[in-house]
Amino acid sequence: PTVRLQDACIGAMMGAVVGDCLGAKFEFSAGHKTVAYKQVRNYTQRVMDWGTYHAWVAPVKYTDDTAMTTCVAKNLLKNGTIHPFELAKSFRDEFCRDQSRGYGKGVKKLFQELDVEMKGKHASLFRVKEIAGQTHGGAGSHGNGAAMRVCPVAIFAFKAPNLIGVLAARSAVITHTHDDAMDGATLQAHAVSYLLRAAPASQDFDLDDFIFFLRSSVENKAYHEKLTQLRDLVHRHLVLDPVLDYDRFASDVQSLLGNGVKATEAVPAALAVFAIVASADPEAKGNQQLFQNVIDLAISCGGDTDTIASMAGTLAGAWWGVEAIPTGWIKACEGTAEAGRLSADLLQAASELSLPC
Ligand code: R7I
Ligand code: MG
Ligand code: MG
Ligand code: MG
Repeated sequence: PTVRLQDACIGAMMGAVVGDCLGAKFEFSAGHKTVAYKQVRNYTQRVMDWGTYHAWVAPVKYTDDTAMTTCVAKNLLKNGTIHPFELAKSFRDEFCRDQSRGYGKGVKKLFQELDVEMKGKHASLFRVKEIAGQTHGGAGSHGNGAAMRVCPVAIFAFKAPNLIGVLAARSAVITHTHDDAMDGATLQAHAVSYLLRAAPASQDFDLDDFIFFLRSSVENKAYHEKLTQLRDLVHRHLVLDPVLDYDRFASDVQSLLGNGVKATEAVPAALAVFAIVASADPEAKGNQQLFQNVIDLAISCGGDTDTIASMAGTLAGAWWGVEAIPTGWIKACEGTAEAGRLSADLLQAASELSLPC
């Protein structure tokens, strides 16, 4: 597509929020089972109609995914980089302000510990990392919580891909010290930044180039294997079905890649959903239809639906731009206006970023 850079950045952040809000209703509602595409569409269509006709409130609430994404964006805007200790404090503050946003069990406990630590005299980044590293029997969380909030990093560093790894890691390590969680955040950020660079350049979506690029962006065997599997999965469906069978694709994602809270499941699932729609569905459908298909298909994959839809929505928004996001959804989902403002500010900060030579 040819998308204005500003529309792509706003699309990415708003796509994250819309996916989170719409997916929240289905998060593990059927355990790890998939959800029928028709059932999902039924719900998301009702939300869209609601937003179209009752524009004065946004009844569909965002969850922890958006709450923490907002913290990351504000941290970047304030500091011109990720300041991890301040970010940990703002996560803690945001969590204490509203604990009912569906936070992961592990981070909930972690934030309670951080709250105690930060009221003491010796709070430091070292202690924060130490506490995060002690979770899950010393393994650190391998959850998708770092990947789900990384969109602002991708916007901020879209012109400087060599900064993405370090910024993603800094934004992750205060809660997620496991390599798979950190690499999942790096991978998702690189995917978003790739699309932010390619969309305004009016490049067609090239699945193999995308996967090739993503493989080079992380050194992690689990992701390399999943990337190969997802490329093969997408190719298989492209060859098999002239018209994509959404339920069958969702079921393959669930069984081959996984749909759980592990970063190694949710990140590849989101990438696969975006990749199949960007490769398979004819442009003639219109970008709004394509964006809608990405969100509905992501939710159909089941399991961690808010997070998979949020990450897939970020990719779709980066690729097709904010114009592709149905207005009814933008109006019905809480937090979209703030996401729009933050992404415009992030792009401004990104263009002022002076790079060390
Ligand atoms: O990763 P995290 O922020 O969770 C994000 C998810 C998203 O779906 C959000 O929408 C929200 O619902 O939560 O939070 P964590 O608590 O760090 O990880 C999530 C869950 O993954 C934990 O509650 C654990 O059940 C599981 N988990 C682990 N289990 C065993 N061993 C994470 N790491 C481990 C581990 O090392
Ligand atoms: Mg959530
Ligand atoms: Mg949850
Ligand atoms: Mg979730």
